[in-house]
Amino acid sequence: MEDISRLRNIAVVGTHHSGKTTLVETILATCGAISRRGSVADGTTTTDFEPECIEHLQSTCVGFAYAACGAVDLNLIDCPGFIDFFEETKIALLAADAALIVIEPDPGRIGQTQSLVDFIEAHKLPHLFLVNKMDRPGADFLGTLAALQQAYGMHVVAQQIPIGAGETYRGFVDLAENKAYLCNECEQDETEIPADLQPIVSEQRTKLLEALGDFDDHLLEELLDGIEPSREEIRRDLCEDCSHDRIIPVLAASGLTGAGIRALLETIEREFPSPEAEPRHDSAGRLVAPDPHGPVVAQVCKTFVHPQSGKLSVVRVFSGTITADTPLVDASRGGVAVRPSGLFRLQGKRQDAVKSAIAGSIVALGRMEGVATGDTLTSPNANVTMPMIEPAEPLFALAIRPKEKLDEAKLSQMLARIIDEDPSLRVARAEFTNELQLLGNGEIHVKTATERLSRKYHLALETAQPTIPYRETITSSTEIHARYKHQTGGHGQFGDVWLRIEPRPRGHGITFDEQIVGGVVPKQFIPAVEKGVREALLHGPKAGFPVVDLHVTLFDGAYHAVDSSEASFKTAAAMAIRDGLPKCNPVILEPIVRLEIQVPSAYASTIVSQLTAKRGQILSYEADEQRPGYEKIIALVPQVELGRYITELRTASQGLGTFTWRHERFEIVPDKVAQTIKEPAMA
Ligand SMILES: Nc1nc2c(ncn2[C@@H]2O[C@H](COP(=O)(O)OP(=O)(O)OP(=O)(O)O)[C@@H](O)[C@H]2O)c(=O)[nH]1
Ligand SMILES: [Mg+2]
Repeated sequence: MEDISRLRNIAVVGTHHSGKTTLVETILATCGAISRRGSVADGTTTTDFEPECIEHLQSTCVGFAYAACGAVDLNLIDCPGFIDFFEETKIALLAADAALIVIEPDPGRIGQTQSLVDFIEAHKLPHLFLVNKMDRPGADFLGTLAALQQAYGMHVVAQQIPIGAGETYRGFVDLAENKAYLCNECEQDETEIPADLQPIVSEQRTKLLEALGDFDDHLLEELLDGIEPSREEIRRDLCEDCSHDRIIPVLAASGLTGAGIRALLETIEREFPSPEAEPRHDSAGRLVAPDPHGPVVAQVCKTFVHPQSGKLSVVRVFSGTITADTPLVDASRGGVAVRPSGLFRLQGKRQDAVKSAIAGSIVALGRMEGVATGDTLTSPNANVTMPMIEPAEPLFALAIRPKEKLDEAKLSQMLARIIDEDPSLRVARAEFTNELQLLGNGEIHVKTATERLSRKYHLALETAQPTIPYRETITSSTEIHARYKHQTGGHGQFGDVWLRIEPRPRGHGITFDEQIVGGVVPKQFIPAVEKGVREALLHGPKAGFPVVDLHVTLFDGAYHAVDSSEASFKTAAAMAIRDGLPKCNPVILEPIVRLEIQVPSAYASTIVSQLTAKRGQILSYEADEQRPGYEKIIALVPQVELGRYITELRTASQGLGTFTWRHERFEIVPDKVAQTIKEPAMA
């Protein structure tokens, strides 16, 4: 059986392309968990195994891996760095006991880590920063350290100073030990501290010791008395402070060359906590003791769906021990019994069967149909659910339909499986157009999901920007006469109507009434007149969009005792509408969206100019009370301008801007814009 104190569950997170997947690969190879180190470029890494990852050379979902490393057993969760996949990363972080934040050696990119670090800090997850890619030309460790300290405070402290940078990067000084090491791939040999590094080593070492002194009076006294604290004391404090999230160490490495990796692993082993260190609380705030002999409490942190072999639910076990025979219920679904067909440890796509999984471990359960990501699985009657993140509001939508005719039920089944794998996706029918849409957290998120859908279920999809639900209306009144008369021998057709067409205020819809005096249009034909009116209003005179917000009065007409019928009055009414609307100064209406944007203050003015360029109207622009350093901008913007807005907002704000939106109203489209609006395809 596993030993809980040996377990280290680590989410490998960080900015996009900072080298997380490569680093995990190097760690696995260093620990002997894989025989050959793969590469992202060749599509041969352990954790980027999904075809979408390989094709796009980036992680598009989390990947799991494990390795025995010295005195600990590592469970690594390689998280995607791209902001579109942040929801997936958040769920993975809930399953981990510590976060390894991998960043570029570039101070200019520290801003991009803010939402991630905010989340990690809010969950009090011990973490460290790894300044990766130190072999890259221009790598700037000290600048990056300063930017980290500026962003996250002075308890972010260097634990190492790299020796050299770019091509000359060749090792590091361990500030706790005050010793230097030269690296050859993953190996490291002690060496002299280079003389030119001595001043910076002394300065940063003092900062490290002072930070430790903030939480250790004995060490502080030693510092004040000029006594050198012992190596053991420094190590012990670092270990205590990091595992309790009081100190955030900064290390340097190159996941590509392997330099610094051995020291990183030693740091993880010493300073990251085991699952016992910080017991979790359930949704009701009760302690869930990480006791392998207690009742089972586990939570699904990722679901993989295989078209043939079914679902694989990866769970983090918080309490108890799961075996193939352990009775389990899904506490999030009314306590229905569930039974895994097998237990596996995942090494990327490889499934290694195991007999049991104790509290603290991460294990995949086979064929758990009906179980979804976020669900809590427990022993029967344990009556516990674990907290889950609130689902994020979607920020990007694509209209989807199968290329081949496929019954709706089949498509919705496939969509449901895609959502099983990634609960931050949504499927919805759009308001006003009833179009089927796939929604998610960004353009790449939704596009990758459609690719996955096509690949897994051999389903060719057509995707398009969602249809904008334009409308038409009128701005002046008219009275119009139409007579429909048709004589083809025998029974003829005769309908004659006078209609008054008048505008109504925005959002007031279509109304109809009649003021017929003396039965000039017999009562039984009046409903047909209304029907003719309403049908004709489905296609407006400007560009064929439905006409809204007007009042039609039938005030006169004529009939023929033999030839008049419902059909002839309906046709006459439709003719009157078609002839009458162009005389009422018709206009096109467009949907206006109310956006509420949150963005760091530094980017707010750029965002406001962008909104203005989108014909947006700024309603308010003020400091966000909920989030220090952020502005809240509320604006009304035409929906047509917002198809890719989340991409534009993120590009302009280092990925940190976000928004919520809702349909506000319809407004008249300016003439210039109206000319560019094409007629809708007739259904
Ligand atoms: N020079 C250098 N390049 C690296 C290093 N680590 C990764 N790379 C390169 O950086 C690119 C991104 O590497 P990945 O390992 O996919 O990065 P990632 O952080 O997993 O990317 P996402 O998961 O998409 O956020 C690839 O081209 C790697 O070869 C490194 O230590 N040094
Ligand atoms: Mg990756």
